[in-house]
Amino acid sequence: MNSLEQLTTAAQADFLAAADAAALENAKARYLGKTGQITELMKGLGKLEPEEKKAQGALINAAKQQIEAALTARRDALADAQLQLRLNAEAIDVTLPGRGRAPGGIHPVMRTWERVEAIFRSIGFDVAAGPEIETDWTNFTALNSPENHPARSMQDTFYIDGNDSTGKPLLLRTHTSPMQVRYARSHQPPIKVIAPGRTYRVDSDATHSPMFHQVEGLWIAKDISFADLKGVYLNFVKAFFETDDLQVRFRPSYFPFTEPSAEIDIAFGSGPLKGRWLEVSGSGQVHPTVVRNFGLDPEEYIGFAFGSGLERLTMLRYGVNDLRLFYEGDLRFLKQFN
Ligand code: 2NM
Repeated sequence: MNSLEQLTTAAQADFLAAADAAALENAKARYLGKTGQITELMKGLGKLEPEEKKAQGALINAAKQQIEAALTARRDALADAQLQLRLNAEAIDVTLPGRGRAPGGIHPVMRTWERVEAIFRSIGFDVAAGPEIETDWTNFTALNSPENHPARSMQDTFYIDGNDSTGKPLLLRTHTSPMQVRYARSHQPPIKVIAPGRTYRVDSDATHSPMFHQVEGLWIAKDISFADLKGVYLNFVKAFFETDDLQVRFRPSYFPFTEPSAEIDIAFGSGPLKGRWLEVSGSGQVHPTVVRNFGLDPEEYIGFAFGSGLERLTMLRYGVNDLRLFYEGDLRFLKQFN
């Protein structure tokens, strides 16, 4: 074997031994680099006679081509191996079961909210929505709430940084009545609307949550009486509890925004709550001052309003005995409603 053949064999062996691209480039430099062995041989050709130069040059070139071919082959092999490693590392096993997405469900209080809307819409009530951050006027003053009433104190109401245009502090609405005020002031009578929504009071124990849900109803026209209230509410509870086997009774009460005022109780004729009077709503004939604040003449317009807790209605319908269950997010509880 002559020295060119040895050189070629050595280069091929070196390239094969190179374990990665960097080692291969180092090996390449030893043969084909500026001072590599092939390059040096080429430089030496200049000292030879023309005939000799031609013969030797052809031999060196042939060796060089073989070495370059070996280099290219090894480069490709290393790149292939590299790609194979990556493909293996990033392989996706398409036969694995997917993580899936558990079907969600509707919260029991939201289900009540939707059902209440559907029932009242079916007898011609509109549904109002409004802000949860309210002004002192819409939440209290317009509703005939006395200036020094304890409900207006910081012990009972969440006040917000920032004032309204009259300089009074903003607050989280304590009932949904301010929506009724907004609605009545922006619509022509007859006013026939329910206002369901989130409300806030400084109160927290087994039966009170600082955030809770209310639905209030309002019907104002020229001739709406307590008899209409009784008919509407009886129709509502029968539809909501899906039974005709129940009674309602009105018990005298007091609210600043109604006069006269009454609590509404219901009693089921059968089932686990049979025969017990259960308070489900406050109600009353809207106070003339409130009618005036609606922008209407109380000599001309009259009607009723009521307010019920959506949590309370939900607890009675499903037999839930602790309000806090609604806010704990325990799936064992929530799944039972879906
Ligand atoms: C209740 C009880 C009685 C009520 C009053 C009004 C309004 F806007 F007409 F003044 N809305 N809702 C009302 C009346 C609410 O909740 C226990």
